[in-house]
Amino acid sequence: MDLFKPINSYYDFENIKMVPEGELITRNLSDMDWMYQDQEAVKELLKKDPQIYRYYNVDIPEEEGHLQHCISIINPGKVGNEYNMTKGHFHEIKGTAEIYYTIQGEGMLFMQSVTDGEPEFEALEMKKGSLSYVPPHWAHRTINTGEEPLAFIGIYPGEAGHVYGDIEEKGFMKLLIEKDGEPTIIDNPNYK
Ligand code: PAN
Ligand code: ZN
Repeated sequence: MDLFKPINSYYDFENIKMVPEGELITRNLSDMDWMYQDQEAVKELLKKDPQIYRYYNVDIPEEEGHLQHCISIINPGKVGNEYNMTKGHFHEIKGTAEIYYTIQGEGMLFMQSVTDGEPEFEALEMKKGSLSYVPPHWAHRTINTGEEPLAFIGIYPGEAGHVYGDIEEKGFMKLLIEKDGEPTIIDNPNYK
């Protein structure tokens, strides 16, 4: 048996990154431009194509028994009045859960499930110290509503895998926009 050796990773609060970096994945606006509601704002921002978020995956075998883990960082900012967010996904093995532990910043965790026909939606607050449980069968997306980066640790089963197609095509049922200076959840008029 190949014995996998214990390893440490660190969150570097000063430089807002994981050390060692592991696998770094960055998502700019152009990677998800159609997901935002205000396409005029998108067009304008695309001239600079800002980075919306990045995540650092610790290199762990994608196998049952292991626990994948990563640190995600969503930059503060908005596209029109909609806050910066991740693309969001289901796990490929839908019956796998995930834990998010927020280490910096504030935001929201959106979840939706269509397991029994009726679409269901839930949202949880994220702030430094919040420990959020994403149960099996819930798609999940995170959103930065604050002025500083939103950073959180995600831990999930090794075999979980990721599926983006569903959310890419249908979107999330709800959007998080700034209204009268406050984060406000509204229906997504483009949800299919
Ligand atoms: C997280 C996410 C990460 C980036 O590690 O993968 O925050 O979001 P997207 O994958 O939606 O681009 C996780 O939930 N992993 O399972
Ligand atoms: Zn996940």
